[in-house]
This record gives sequence, structure tokens and C-alpha cells, in this order.
Amino acid sequence: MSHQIILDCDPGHDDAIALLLALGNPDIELVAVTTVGGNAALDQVTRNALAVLTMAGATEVPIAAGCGRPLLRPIEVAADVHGDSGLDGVVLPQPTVRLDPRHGVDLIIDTVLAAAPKTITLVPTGPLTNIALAIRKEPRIVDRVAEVVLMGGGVHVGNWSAVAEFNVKTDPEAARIVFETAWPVTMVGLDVTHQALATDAVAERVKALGTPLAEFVLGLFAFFRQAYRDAQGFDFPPVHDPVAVARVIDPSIVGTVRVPITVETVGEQTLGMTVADFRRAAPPDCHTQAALTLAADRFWDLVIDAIDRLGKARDHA
Ligand code: PIR
Ligand code: CA
Repeated sequence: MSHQIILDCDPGHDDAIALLLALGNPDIELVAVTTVGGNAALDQVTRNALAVLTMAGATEVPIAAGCGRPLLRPIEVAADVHGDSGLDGVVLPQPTVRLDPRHGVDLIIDTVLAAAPKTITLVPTGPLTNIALAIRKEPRIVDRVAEVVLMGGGVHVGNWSAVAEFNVKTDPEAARIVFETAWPVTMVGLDVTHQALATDAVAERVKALGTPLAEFVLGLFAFFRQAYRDAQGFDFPPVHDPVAVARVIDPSIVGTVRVPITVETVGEQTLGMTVADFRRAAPPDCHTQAALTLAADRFWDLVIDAIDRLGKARDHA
């Protein structure tokens, strides 16, 4: 079955892989891309997204720039793991894809309203600013979206503080709006993305594809690996964002539990924590799920297959 998705992203090494997975997987139709300030400033991540689409030969996908800063707070970029450009370590092509003149929030709203009800899945892989504003600007999207499958948060882990993840902590008010809106939300958080490690074995498989796109992906992995080693003490980098896309493609790859989740917006030590309440069975109206397990081998099979398909299509273009 084909899934239509809007990827709202801040590329970002792992966002770039999420874009490639969405473009190269036959069960996904990437109907729009929107960008949000996060890993780097908005103009940087937008240029990166355009370059990745160009690299993948995806010249027809509508792409628009969204919000440049969180709703209430100053922007806090993640230059320690993504570099100043947001996508350090690779040479990006000059984009030939053109930017849609609409604001990203409007592209989200227009795309959702133009599609049949419950056909579009939102896949946010950056701070949730655009999604929160889209809800406030056009509340009808809430009932028209099929579901929201976001990379962010975590039940037992943080990376931007002891208990908070970057995407949620960067714009906690926006995240709270998204989690507290009564639509189906799947939180693909650090509990699972920290299992999606680009190991040497994974890099070998990518290298064996032998295409320029595969080389590009290896460049992304190499920079991300070194940065994650220096900044966070990981041997291999967790490639977070494509896990959310993989969950849409094949839900059995990412195991979830239904649990009420909200976001801490006032804590001194806990700002941006995703608070999941496991005290009792989830009530019938619970609309949130937390991802807890990952079939990492099958995840990488999907990613490598997508890079292979896209790389071959490029070679024959
Ligand atoms: C990754 C990110 C931010 C900070 C670090 N240290 C690592 C980005 C990724 O793009 C992903 O979407 C999410 N935020 C993981 O926290
Ligand atoms: Ca991201």
C-alpha cells in the first residue's frame, strides 16, 4: 500500500537520509517537503533540503520553507553534530529544484486540504513549530490527516538534556500543541533511534552499492560518526529521522505502545521532556503511542534498498 507523506524537516544528516528513504521507497509518495529552523538556521536547512532533492533527482516534489525560529524561544542550533551548515562533510550539488513561494505552514495546510480525508501522514523530523502553527491556522487539518509519525522525544532518554530530546526541547510549546491535539501521534523517539546505528557493517553495505549517491551517503555517515563520537561518546551514529519514515512504510519494524504523552514546558531541569504516563492501561481515547523497539536489520534493509533504487535511477537518468 502506498502512503502519502509530508516530510517536515531540518536537514541535518539524518533528515537527509529520511528524505532519501522517502524518495526511494516504492510504498511512499513524498507529496511535499517543508523545512524548519532546527539543526541549523532556516536558510541553511532549506538549501540543504533542495540540494538533497537535487542529488536524488526529485525535481517535482513541492518544497517550501517554514518557520525560522521556535514559537517562544530563541533558536538553538545543533552545530556540534551537524556542523555550521547543518550538513557538513559532503559536497552539495547546486540545487536545480525550485522553492515553492508559499510559506511551509501553508504548503502543509494546502496539501492536506487538497487530498482526500485521512490520506496524508505528517512526518516531522525537526522542531514542531510548523506543525503547531498549521494546527492553529487551519484546525480542519486535524481531522483530515491520517496520522502524525514524528521523530522526537523519548521515554527513558534525552540528548539535549538529561531527559529531553533536541526536536522537542528546541520548541517545547509547539511540541506540546502537537502531542495534545486529538489526532493519532506516534512518537518515534530516542528509545528506538539510538538503536538505528550506522555501524561499519551498514557502511560496507552502502559502499557496495557503488553509486555516486551511495558515496554521498557514506560522506554523511562519516561526518556524523565523528561528530557523534566527539560530542556524545557514541562509537557509531544513531540515524534518527529515517526511523519515522520506516515506521510509516512497515509498522512492524517499529514496536509501539499506546500511552498518554505530554510535554514539559516549565520545568527547570526537565524542559522539553516527553512525559509518558505508564501508571495504568491507556484509556480508550488515548491518541498517542511511544515507539520502544526497533528491528534494526529490517530498518537498514529498507534504507539501503532505497539508496540503491535512487542511485540506479540517477545513473540511468
Ligand atoms: C541529532 C539532532 C540534534 C542534536 C543531536 N545531538 C543529534 C537532530 C536530528 O536531525 C534528529 O531529528 C533529532 N534532532 C535527534 O535529536
Ligand atoms: Ca532532524
